[in-house]
Amino acid sequence: MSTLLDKIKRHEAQVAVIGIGYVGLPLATEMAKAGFRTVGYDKSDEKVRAVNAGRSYIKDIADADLAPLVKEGRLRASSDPSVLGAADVVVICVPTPLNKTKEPDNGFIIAAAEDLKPRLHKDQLVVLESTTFPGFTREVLLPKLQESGLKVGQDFYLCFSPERVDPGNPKYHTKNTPKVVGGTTPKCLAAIQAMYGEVIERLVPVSSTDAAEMVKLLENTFRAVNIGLVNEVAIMAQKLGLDSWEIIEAAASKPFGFMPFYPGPGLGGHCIPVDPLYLSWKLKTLKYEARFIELADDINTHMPHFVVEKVATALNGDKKAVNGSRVLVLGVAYKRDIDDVRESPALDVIELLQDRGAEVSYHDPWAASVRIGEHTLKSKPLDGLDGYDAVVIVTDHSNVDYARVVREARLVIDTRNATRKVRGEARGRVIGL
Ligand code: SAJ
Repeated sequence: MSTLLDKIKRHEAQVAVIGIGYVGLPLATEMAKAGFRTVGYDKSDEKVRAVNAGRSYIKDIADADLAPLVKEGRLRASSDPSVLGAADVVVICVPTPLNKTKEPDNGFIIAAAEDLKPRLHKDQLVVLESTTFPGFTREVLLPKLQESGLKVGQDFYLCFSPERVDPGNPKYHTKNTPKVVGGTTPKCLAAIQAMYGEVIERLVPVSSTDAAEMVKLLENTFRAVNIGLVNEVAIMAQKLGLDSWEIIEAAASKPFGFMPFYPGPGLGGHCIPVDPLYLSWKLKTLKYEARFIELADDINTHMPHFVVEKVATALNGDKKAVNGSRVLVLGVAYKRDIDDVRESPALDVIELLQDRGAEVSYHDPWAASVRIGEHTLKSKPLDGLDGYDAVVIVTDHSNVDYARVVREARLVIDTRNATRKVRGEARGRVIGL
């Protein structure tokens, strides 16, 4: 242990990050910036080539950050698993999606563990950052790694530390976001505190890897349940003839005991719609039904249908059917000012409109094309707005001229309150969520 701690102290420890995506690349960059020779291990040759050419594919990491580290030899990428054996510290940052039946798919972590196991060596620190259910590190990853014959807390150290990357957040990034850390044994915890303490401004140690796993799931379940609540408020407000955004903005004036969330067309991204279901799945194995999580998931996944019903009703107001209408969806990314369309509710809205016979186009300055079923749609220029029977704002990117949209479009359905400041200039009806 002392050699590992000495190496960390002297910044001579070598780091390998398995999975250099939106979590792994920023972490690898911070480790290299702190002076640790770091290698990003990834099966994607494209990612490996880009990093070694000093080119970032992650919006929050500029080439200007990456290239000098690569040039100085402090950061590189490789698809050769032997780099794992040379590392003193290995951090696993691979995806943890749901499978088709909405159950946890930890296949990428298991594959990473299989790559690591034959290369695991004495005094190595292994950290899992991928979001998973409480108990996974202890029940699944630990036995897998101990098949190597090495003993945790004695020969190697195994920890869990949840990632807290908020893509596109201008203020918080890897270094200045407090980091929760949990160890399998006290020595494991000491090892991760030594290592992460050299890179991240504030650590939040907890009593176990299970606790650290649960912290992450609470954070994201908190968001999913509160978004589900305000989406139901939007549904209730419609029945009450109220404007949900007005109600929430006014409630947000309460300086204590309230935190605003806003209704929208549904829940996108690969975290908030997914992580809470890891928790409810685990509790099901313990014969408990996590009702808030399931209810929030029901409401959030219903929102695209709610939006399409709204479009249908609005078109009816112009004596038009959805069938045969030309509809422009404005914004397809899962949230504003990013290019990621994974799990985006816009994809559901487009598909549901197409199923009802609408001729659907989209415009998104961040996303040039999207796959809808077997077809690929390309972003249309924001022209000829009066040629559409309806324009549906699904993602409220900042770089769209909403004044122009309401001036030119005949009918606008605004699911993000993006037109709140320009409705006075509207040519036709602007309908909120
Ligand atoms: N959304 C709403 N209403 C809201 C907030 C969000 O409808 O009031 C929607 C968004 O449009 C989006 C989805 O929910 O479709 C998720 O939004 P998000 O803001 O949670 O963004 P993510 O998933 O990119 O990032 C979140 C992080 N976000 C914040 O803390 C602001 C954080 O929870 C995690 O660091 C990250 O997930 C993760 O990796 O777990």
